[in-house]
Amino acid sequence: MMKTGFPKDFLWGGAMASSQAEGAFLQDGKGLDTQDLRYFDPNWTKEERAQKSNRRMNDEKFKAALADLEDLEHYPFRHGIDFYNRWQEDLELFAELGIKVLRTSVCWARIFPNGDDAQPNEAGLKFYMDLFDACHAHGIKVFATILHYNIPLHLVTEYGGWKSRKTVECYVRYTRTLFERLGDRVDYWLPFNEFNAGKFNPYNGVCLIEDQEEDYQNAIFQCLHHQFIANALTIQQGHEILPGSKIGGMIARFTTYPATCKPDDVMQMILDDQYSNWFYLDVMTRGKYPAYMERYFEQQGIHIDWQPGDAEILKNNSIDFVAFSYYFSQVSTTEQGWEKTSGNLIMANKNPYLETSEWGWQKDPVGLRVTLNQVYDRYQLPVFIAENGLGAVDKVEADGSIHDPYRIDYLKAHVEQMKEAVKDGVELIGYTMWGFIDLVSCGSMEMSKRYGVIYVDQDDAGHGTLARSRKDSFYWYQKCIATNGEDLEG
Ligand code: BGP
Repeated sequence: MMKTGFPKDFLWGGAMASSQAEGAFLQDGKGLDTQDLRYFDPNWTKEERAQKSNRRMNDEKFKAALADLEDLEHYPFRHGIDFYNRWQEDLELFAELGIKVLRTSVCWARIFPNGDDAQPNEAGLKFYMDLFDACHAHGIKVFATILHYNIPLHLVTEYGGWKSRKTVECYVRYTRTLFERLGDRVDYWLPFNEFNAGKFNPYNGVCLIEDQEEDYQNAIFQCLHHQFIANALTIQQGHEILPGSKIGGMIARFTTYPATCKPDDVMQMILDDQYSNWFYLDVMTRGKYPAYMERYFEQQGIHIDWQPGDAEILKNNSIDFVAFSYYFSQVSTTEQGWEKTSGNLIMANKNPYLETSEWGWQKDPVGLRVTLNQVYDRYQLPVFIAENGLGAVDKVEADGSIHDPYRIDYLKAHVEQMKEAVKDGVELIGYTMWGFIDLVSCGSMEMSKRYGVIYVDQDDAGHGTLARSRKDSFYWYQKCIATNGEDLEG
């Protein structure tokens, strides 16, 4: 029988990540990690903030960051929104909002400060035990990302990060510790945030420093191969240690349409989809590299070093559910000089039928239904929308209220399309709205690109009271959750 609405146990939630929220970058034994070194200048213009080059690390930036560990203003991930010290109050607000699941990431360098330590840091483990226990006490499930871009720095400086099998070994020791020590405090596990980030943002995804690489593209795919192996070993381990545990795979979904009905554009769409998206989910669901990538590697002169046993490891350990982030869509074309616009992790081809956000991301709620159908048709696995939301500038009124109808409109339109997808038969299990509490932007490192339904009083230079308050969208989402997506009026 056709479904008419969201399943009754649908997981409405909020998503965040340790590096963008926790701050406390050296507290309680945490080691330095790769996000602590990303430099930002609050005086940068909007264009400067958007420059992709800012997101690529080089040797010079790396050394400068290490030379000044006192500087918080220019290294926003060092302060985040101080969630590490304020989580108890924040959790009260999350409970008031009514979320059923919290997606956050564990910070690797809190558990293993250097990445290769023999023993974990108990204070770091305790933080997540307390947080996750408190979530459960409030009836909130936990969706834990094991790695969301912040890699212990020592693994990069000592071993070359994901280029090395040593990092796979250290990662698997880290994940074993989480399975053993956090255990059933976690309801859904995600070994890697946005697997395709390694390709589109190599510093974040696979911690490569561009000017240290002789062959950057080759290094990217070698690192990704190591992450695929680490992912599969984690699944094996998780299923052994915690039978029945649910372990997912995630991409940043770059939904794309052919720019015209010209057959070349349609073929280009298929290739863009394969290279940018399906490759990653195909490996994680089917347990082997797809043939189209063999052709791509041949054409690009990419050579990946496989170790004996790798094929078996991939084959035997596939994911239990598929997750993705979805913010925008784009178009594919073979035409040169097509107008461009921004998009999460990439520059995208512009679609004349869509409006953009203040950051140039093309808003496309129907594209979410398209995506859900595509993903479910292809894999027939439960689907989790791990991120979706609107980054916008918010204005605080004299009385402290924040009116954000643009955010409500965006969220409402996306939830409506999710519901359509559920009616289409997609097995959608959850939705964790990105940055439901304002946090530091991953791409442009600013505070002023806000996603939250909860406002945080902090500016781009890290100044402010850090007080939390409810935006209009808070009440909208609260009602949406309480009515299981039935009442979406603003
Ligand atoms: C995704 C990341 C998140 C998040 C989001 C929004 O790629 O997983 O960490 O930040 O994008 O991007 P931004 O913060 O650049 O607006």
